[in-house]
Amino acid sequence: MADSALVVGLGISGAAVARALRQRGYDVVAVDDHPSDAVRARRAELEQLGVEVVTKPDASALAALVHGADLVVPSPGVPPRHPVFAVARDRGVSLVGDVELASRWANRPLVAVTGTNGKTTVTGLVTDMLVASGITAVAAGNIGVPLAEAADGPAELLVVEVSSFQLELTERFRPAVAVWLNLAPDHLDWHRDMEDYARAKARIWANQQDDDTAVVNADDATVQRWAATAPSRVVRFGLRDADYRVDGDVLRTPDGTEIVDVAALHRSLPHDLENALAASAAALAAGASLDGVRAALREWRGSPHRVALVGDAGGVQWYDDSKATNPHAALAALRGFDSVVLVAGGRNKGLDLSALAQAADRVRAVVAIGDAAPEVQQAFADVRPVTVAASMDDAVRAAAAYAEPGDAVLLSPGCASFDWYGSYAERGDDFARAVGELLGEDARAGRS
Ligand code: UMA
Repeated sequence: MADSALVVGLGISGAAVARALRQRGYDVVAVDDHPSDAVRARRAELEQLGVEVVTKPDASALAALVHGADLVVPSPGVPPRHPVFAVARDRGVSLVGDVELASRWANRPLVAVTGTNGKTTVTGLVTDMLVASGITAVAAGNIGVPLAEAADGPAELLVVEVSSFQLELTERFRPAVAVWLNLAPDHLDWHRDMEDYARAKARIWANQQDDDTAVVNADDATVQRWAATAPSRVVRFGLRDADYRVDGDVLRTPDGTEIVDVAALHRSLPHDLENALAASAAALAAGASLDGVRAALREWRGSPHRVALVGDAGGVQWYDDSKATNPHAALAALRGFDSVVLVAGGRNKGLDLSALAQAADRVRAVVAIGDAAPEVQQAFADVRPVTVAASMDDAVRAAAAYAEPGDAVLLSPGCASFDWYGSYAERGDDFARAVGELLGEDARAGRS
């Protein structure tokens, strides 16, 4: 009899896992508690492949499905309080995440990248560095291409962005190179506390062996503390005293070789330099050449929705940093500007938004948006003017009224997007649209 699997959640990751399991001969049932239009659109295709799709199962239906399964695969966005976890554990049914499962199928070296912030950038950079070195590498995981899909592709090497949710559900996951960039408060609506969040991140190297490499941030005390648990060779990156480091105006390898001049980089905020060093360390450990690393660093233009210029008119520059979904990321962006009109708020993930006011000296005014608007307002009360906006168009109009020549208007929400949007990308695109409409299409970045 074929093995049977229950996939929970039919987003992009659950759908890819369901397809991959069918290809490997599993009987697959997939459930979704809140089927969206996208899920409904996938349903017919999956059913044609022989996947049984069940929507909105109640507790007893779910328990029966778990009972009938040899393997349960919750999607990364299914929270630990979901009943499937307790039922599967009670019944001793194997419970693994998409990254664990797909890494068993991948059969080739993996570079894994985690951290509260910067992981998409570093995943993209490492991939570009490997490709520029003549290695066929693809970026996968939390970056938006499920590992279950990439594992069936032809690439020689996979560079996987892994979230704490995905790491939490690993057992044997063993990347040849594991990068942990930093840790700051995030996802506290999910993890019990910071220790629990850190423990999930440290699973990135839990199964490494001494010929593998862990790349760690020398300037992050928590990452340093956990680095002592890495069973592999540890390589440190940092702005000063580290293996991969900044030396004057130059990025250097551990033996002092120049990687590139800082001036050759598109942007050189402190976190840009950290990301460049981390990516260089990881790519070189995975077999990239120094020339490939240099070429990718020189050509890198940043990730979408990460401090991306979307408008420029009247001496005011408009930036979409919608991907900053926690205060740590928003603060990193704010530190890159002298005078900012900040657009912040959204759905708070259980984090202390008053941290945003640490950069109040760089903020001219604040436009608060979404569910967390009152918390953003509170953070800057008595310090800076704050307007609460009821829509993105309102927010853009209010920001324009505050901005003066030389200012940046920065959408850097410090919160998730799910109050108003389906994703941070949708939120960033909507901001860019509203900016374009306000300024006139000619003032949109890249068109003037
Ligand atoms: N669902 C249920 N029950 C639940 C929760 C969700 O049935 O209790 C269903 C929803 O109705 C929906 C589906 O599950 O239909 C969504 O699954 P998902 O949230 O796991 O989303 P995917 O589309 O599969 O995308 C996931 C990652 N999403 C999350 O971790 C929340 C994507 O990361 C990732 O790119 C993708 O897999 C491929 O690996 C996004 C993300 O926001 C970018 N990540 C977080 C972040 O970066 O902060 C961690």
